[in-house]
Amino acid sequence: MTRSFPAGFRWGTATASYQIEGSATADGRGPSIWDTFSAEPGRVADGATGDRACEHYLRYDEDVDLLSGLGIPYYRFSVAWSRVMPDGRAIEPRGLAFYDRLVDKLLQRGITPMVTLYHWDLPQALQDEGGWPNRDVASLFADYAQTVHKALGDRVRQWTTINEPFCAAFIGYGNGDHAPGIQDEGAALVAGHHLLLAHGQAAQALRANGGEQEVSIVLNFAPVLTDVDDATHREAARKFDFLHNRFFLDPLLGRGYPPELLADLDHLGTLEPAIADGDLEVIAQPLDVLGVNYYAPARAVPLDDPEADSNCPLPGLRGMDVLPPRGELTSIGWEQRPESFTDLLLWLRGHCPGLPLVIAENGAAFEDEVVDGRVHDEQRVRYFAEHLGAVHDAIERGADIRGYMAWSLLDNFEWAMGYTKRFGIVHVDFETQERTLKDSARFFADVVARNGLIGL
Ligand code: IFM
Repeated sequence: MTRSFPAGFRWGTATASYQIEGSATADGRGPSIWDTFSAEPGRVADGATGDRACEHYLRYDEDVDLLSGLGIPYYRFSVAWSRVMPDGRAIEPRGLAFYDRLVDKLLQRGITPMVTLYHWDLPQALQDEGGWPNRDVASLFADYAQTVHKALGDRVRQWTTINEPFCAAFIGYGNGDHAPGIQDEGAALVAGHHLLLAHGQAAQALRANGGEQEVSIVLNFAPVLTDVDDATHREAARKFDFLHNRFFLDPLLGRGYPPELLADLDHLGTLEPAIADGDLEVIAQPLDVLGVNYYAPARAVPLDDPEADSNCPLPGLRGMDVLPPRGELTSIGWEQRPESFTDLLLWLRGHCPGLPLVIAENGAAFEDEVVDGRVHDEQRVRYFAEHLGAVHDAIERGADIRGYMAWSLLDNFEWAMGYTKRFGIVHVDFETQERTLKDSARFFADVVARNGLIGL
């Protein structure tokens, strides 16, 4: 039996600039917060950096040929702000020219480019001015968005402003596990608000340039589970859901920050004063599609002691904790639960009626090995089959899902985990830079060719 996807369904793979490009100082590129962070001892596993990564800056031709050989028609990539504007402001034409070449090469191969303007690599110069907690960064981002759009907008129709503001704000400035490595929960909330504001201003700037474009933002969702169905567990789940999912989604939908969430965070005293008159209107620019990233659910539990340590990325969200994942895990330690993916998509169908969804990332890390030129990554094949099945279930039940981007095309720099976690459907030997198709790449190419899944 083949489970077919709707006609015109967009199939693609996704990557991000710092994770694959390398060439960290080429052609005038300025440092980003990830260059600074990864150079600090103890921040990234094995002291790894993105200096070389997958050498995609040098090998983009080969990588696009690979994509085209697989017959995958869409490619989602991000632009490095510090390549295009090394200090966050002045244009470096050589940096812009790289993305120009990349877009042309994709189009020559019949692949539709989807541009993400921000995937976490803030120019260090702007961090030196305070980073995302500094409100000015939002309007600088809009200038940058407009610049990139002026250069590529004649050929690129799909524009994502920001990838996963939750991580950029709460992991970058809250628990400090990501660049810039700051632990200041109050600043993290303000960063979150400014990332949303940056999205809104950039959406306005893109549209002001004219032309036909589809504007989106990509959010990473964590559907929340509890072990016990009682009032305290439900309240713990509500808190985490509002922080992780609705902090970002509701203002984008024009509903502002949920009042319960503002009350949960009130003791930190920073979010409400940062919301200036008119901000919520700017944030609520119409979205043409919403990008959805799903990897795993979260499990919430109440915590009686408000001062107790919590695994929540924002421990100041008092009264709840996040339990360790369970069941079958991927090698990064994330729970495999495709049914939560369907639940999430159905929840979004109800929460954002009329807003089309694109799965902007979904995938899994496993221990892969090249044996005789092949990588038999059957766990990843199963992960994709089950999660694509979950997407199909949601479509059958009325969710308006327009596409699916596998994370990721290539094994790459997995942030604080360095090169220790492989998410690619293409294996990369980081010494030789040799690319080897994994079985999951062949599986995915087959799904794409059929526009359907066999046998689930
Ligand atoms: O590698 C990341 C990506 O950059 C953002 N979303 C999650 C992926 C896996 O951790």
